[in-house]
Amino acid sequence: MQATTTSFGIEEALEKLGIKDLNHGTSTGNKWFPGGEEIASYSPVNGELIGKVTTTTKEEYEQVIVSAQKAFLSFRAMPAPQRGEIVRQFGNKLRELKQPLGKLVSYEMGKSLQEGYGEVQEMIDICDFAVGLSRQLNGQTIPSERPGHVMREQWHSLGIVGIISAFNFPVAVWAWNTALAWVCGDVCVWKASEKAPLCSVACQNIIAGVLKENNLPEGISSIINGDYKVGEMMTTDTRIPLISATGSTRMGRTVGAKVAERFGKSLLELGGNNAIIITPTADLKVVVPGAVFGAVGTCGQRCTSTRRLIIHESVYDKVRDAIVGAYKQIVIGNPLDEKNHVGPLIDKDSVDTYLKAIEKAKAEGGKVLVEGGVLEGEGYESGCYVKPAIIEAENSFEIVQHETFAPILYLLKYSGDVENAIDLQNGVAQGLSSAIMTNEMKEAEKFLSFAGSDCGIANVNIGTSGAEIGGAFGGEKETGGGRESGSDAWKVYMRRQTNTVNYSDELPLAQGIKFDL
Ligand code: UN1
Repeated sequence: MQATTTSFGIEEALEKLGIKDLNHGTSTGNKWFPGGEEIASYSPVNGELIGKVTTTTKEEYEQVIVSAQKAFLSFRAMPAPQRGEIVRQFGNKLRELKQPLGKLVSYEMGKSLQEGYGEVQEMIDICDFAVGLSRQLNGQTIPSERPGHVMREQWHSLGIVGIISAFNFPVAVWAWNTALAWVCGDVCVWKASEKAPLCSVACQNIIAGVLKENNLPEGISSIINGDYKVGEMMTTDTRIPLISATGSTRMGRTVGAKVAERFGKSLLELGGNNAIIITPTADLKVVVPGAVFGAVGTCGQRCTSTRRLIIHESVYDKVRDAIVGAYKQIVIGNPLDEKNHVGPLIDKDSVDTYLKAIEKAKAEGGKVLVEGGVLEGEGYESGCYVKPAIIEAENSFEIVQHETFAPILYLLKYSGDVENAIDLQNGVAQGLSSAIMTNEMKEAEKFLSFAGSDCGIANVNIGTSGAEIGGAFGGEKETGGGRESGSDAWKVYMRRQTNTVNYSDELPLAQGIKFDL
């Protein structure tokens, strides 16, 4: 396997990104802290050790936060377009390093190289967006009911933004948060997933270079590493006004409660249980790639992955056969080899969860249409490669109601009107992404109406995954309600202030209240 990794340029990528055998996992920018225990990062691609990262001690955490607090005071005073200039330079560095960083993402996380590059592209895109935004952090003027008065709304920097990210988008989700937070004048402390810690070191190296070139202080961008206990240091810390956390619903429940207890703000981007409704007029040319990419892309480990297809009974057999047929074309293997569509799951625990979910679906009465299973033999030595499975199921199955972070696609049948399909689509606890495939304008509009999809993302004639950065990203219900990335998601990174200014010589009170002295 060593030969394979070398031939895909991993060694060179690691060198370009400044990743060593042993890396310090705590940094305030250009300053790195020795840390405590080590986390070993093994590649799910071939099971090899990529490198180690030290975890953040309590004392180091304190130093990081003090440094961030200090940096905030000067960073918030810098004009926003100048902060935008820093983000522009960061985006340019990402352009230069797209190949090695994309490779590291693919090698440490296991997604296909195309998707690894795509993830870095998402970082570049959000930087571009944030640069423009740095001149548009606009408030508004509001008419006052009182003569000689004016009301305004301003947006001020918030402070330290704590970012907790998941393994599946080990670099892009950090960038969605940081690019916006930085132009808003905030400073960021990032705790990456223990399953992809090297990605955090690589990103920190890149931004640290930019900060140094601009003579900016320590503390604008910090990383910390470790398990949930390190995350807890942030969630319980009143010095951090906003925690942005991406991960499972279970994690979000704990984080949300901890942050709320201290009246902090949280931005939660949690699990999805995303469905595509396939109506009688759906175009198979669009349905098949949309559904298959949605279900098997990133080996089913996106929060936007397609987990359920809700197919009208009149086209059920045709659609089922087309999707099952397409699954035969899927090539599973080393994700760094661009001929492969699907790489491994993140680790063996994940493989276990996948296998148990299939068993559970069968036990509940599901009919397996495409068998799953773990791949063995040459190229599959890591034990993390699995076959994408398709199971005919009912929406009421307990397992269908749960998000399993693996390539298992459930086929569900509906009859009658599109409303019935929408009921099934909405009939889960999660509310991230959804889609309808139809050429009927009325069906599409019903799906998008107030009585339609209850998700944060609702698409027509595209799949559930692969959102662009320009829109706000996130979802309702157990998905947590947060919105990151585009549109006006920047507002959560700022503090809103309402101002009323009296430029008259009188003091009339609002609501017509008389108070004569
Ligand atoms: C995630 O899985 O946490 O929409 C993020 C998508 C990607 C982002 C997914 N742009 O699929």
